[in-house]
Amino acid sequence: MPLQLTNRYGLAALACAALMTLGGHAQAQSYQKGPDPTASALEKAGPFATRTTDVSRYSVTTFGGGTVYYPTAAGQYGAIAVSPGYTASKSTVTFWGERLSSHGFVVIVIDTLTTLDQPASRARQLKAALDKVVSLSKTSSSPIYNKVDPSRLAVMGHSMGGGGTLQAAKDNPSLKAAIPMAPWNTVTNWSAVTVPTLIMACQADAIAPVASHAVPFYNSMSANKKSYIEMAGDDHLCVMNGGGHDATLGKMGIAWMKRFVDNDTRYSPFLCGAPYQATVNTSEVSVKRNNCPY
Ligand code: 856
Repeated sequence: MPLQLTNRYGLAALACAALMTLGGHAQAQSYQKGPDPTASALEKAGPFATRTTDVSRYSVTTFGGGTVYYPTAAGQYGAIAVSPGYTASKSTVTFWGERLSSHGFVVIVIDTLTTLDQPASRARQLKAALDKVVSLSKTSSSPIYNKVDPSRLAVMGHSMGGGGTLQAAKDNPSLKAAIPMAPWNTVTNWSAVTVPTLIMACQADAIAPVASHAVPFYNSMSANKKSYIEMAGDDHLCVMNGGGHDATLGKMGIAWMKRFVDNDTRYSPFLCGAPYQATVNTSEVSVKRNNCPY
C-alpha cells in the first residue's frame, strides 16, 4: 500500500513535470475568479466588494489622474484603464469602473491632461495610467498594494478615448484586451492590431458615425479576435453613464475582459455560444459581428 501511494505521487509529479516542460507550448494558464457566469449575473453588479482610491492629477504628469476601482478581496487582478471622450471628464464613464471592478478587475477611470487631447494622446495616457496602477501595486503604502497582475492589462474608452483605445492596442500588443466604445478616429486602418478587440457602437451616432468609424475600424482588423455590437437607434452616448444599455453592454464587456484578461473560457458562450445569441438577437441590437470561436 505505501508503495502504491508512492507510485501515485510519483506519477502525479511526473505529469506535473511534463506539463511544466511543455511550458510555452501548453495552453496558457487561466486566472479565473468568481462563480460560474450566468446571463443574469453578468447583467448587474458582480460579487466582488469594491472600494475606490484617487490618483490625484497633481501626483502624475503623464495623464490627468483618475479614480481606481478595486476589489477588496486579497489576490491579484487584471487591470483596465478607461478614457473619456473629447471635452469630457472621467465622470462620464465611471459606470465601467464600478461594473468591471465588481466582477474582479482593478479599473482606473482617467481624466486626460486636457479635455481636448486627441486620440493618439489618449492612447499614451491610457498606457501611462496602466503603468501607474502597476507601480501602485508595488507600493506597500498604496490601497492597491499587490492587487495588480502586471502581465494582464487592458484598455477601453469612449469616442476619442475609443480612438485612443485602438491606438493603444496597436502600440502595445502585449495588452490582453481592448474595448473601443463609439470610437472616433481619423485613422480607419487598424489592421496591425493583434489585441482582442470588442467594438461597442451606437447605430444613430452623429459624432462618430458607424459607417465612417466603428464599421471600417472593425472591418480593417484581421489579425486579432474581434467582435462588434451596435445598439439600435441610439446616439453617441449609448455606451457611457446613463446610456441605457448597462445590462447588455455590461454583460458583453465583462465577458470580453474575463475571456481575454483572465483567460477564462467559462465566458466563451457569452461571446460565441447560445447565451451570446440570446444577448444579440434582440431589438436592442442592430448589428453584431464576430470572428468566433474564442
Ligand atoms: C463626448 C469626438 C470632429 O470631431 C468631433 O466633433 C468630435 C466630437 C466629440 C468627440 C468625442 O470624443 O465625444 C465624447 O464628450 C469627436
